[in-house]
Amino acid sequence: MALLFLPYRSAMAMTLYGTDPSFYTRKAFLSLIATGADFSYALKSLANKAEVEAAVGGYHRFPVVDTGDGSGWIVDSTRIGLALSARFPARSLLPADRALAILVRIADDWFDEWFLRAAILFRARSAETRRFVAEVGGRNLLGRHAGESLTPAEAEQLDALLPGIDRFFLQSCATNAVSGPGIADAEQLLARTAALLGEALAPFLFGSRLSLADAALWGFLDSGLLWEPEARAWVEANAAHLVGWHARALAAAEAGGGAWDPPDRVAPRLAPLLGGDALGFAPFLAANRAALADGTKRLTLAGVEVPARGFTEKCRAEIAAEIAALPPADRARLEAVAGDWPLLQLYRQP
Ligand SMILES: N[C@@H](CCC(=O)N[C@@H](CS)C(=O)NCC(=O)O)C(=O)O
Repeated sequence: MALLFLPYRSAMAMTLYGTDPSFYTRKAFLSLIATGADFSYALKSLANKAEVEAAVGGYHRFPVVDTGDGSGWIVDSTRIGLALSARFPARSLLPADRALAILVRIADDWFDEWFLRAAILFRARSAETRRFVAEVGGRNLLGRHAGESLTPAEAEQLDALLPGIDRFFLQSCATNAVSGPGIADAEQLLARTAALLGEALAPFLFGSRLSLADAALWGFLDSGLLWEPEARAWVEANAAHLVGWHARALAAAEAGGGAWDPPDRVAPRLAPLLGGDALGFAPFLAANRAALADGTKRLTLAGVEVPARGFTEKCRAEIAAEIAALPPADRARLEAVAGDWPLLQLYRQP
């Protein structure tokens, strides 16, 4: 009798579409592992781009997840993490304690919308790093990973793609004020965050349980700061604790479990990062909101004029709505531990 080989994935498995150099794809990847989802990873390439984008209403960014069970697609790494957490509550990346969950949402937003500037620093500063990243990004567009051999025609296509990818990276660095005088500012953000994380990770941001914010940090390390050779050399020399943390976070995601620290333990530990001016994020959020409200839609960040970010404001407003919906007792507990953070005051505004 012939043996039946059952596929590892069930027919209902999810598919994560993204690319290898994409921080947010890696954040979604870790979120899928941590929540115990049955999934596979597929490159979003030139060959499937039209089909994937048609499935998500024209959304051109990645990551996106096909849930595989007919319940639809999920776009955006934060949405993906939240949807997975709702689907797999026993392995949720968000605590059931609603006050604590707000702190997770704020920390996640801080990494996604602010620490991004530190993560792209080496791409902004070095043509060699851009080349390294663009080479993999270009291969991914052709449906190939690093190290896979290319046909002569594909090698030619890759060469043709590289200058456009390089321009794209430089443009996104400029949009995030990681250009000109903004480079020194991003260097400081990286150095200060790396030093503060030495104290803030215990072993993860919210205790021994992985949160959505940890997944965000992991993504920035996995496809950026620990992957790009120049960035990795900096981390090894200046923030070696992050190398071990990255491996421990993956192991914890695979194992599941862990416990959340209570808000009154978490908030003082994260205050050096998220309290005060939140390493510049608090004044930026305020200026960004104002620039969108008064219609100028431009602001100066670290000496660089940048377009205001509608998406960042949308995320802020979403968290504001979640705070407004808190039952009074949870709201009081949130205020008791983080009421004096300027960042929380900003997230409270409708
Ligand atoms: N907020 C989104 C950001 C997604 C995003 O910016 N993805 C980048 C790659 S890391 C992208 O799609 N870039 C291609 C483009 O903008 O066309 C998320 O968290 O998923």
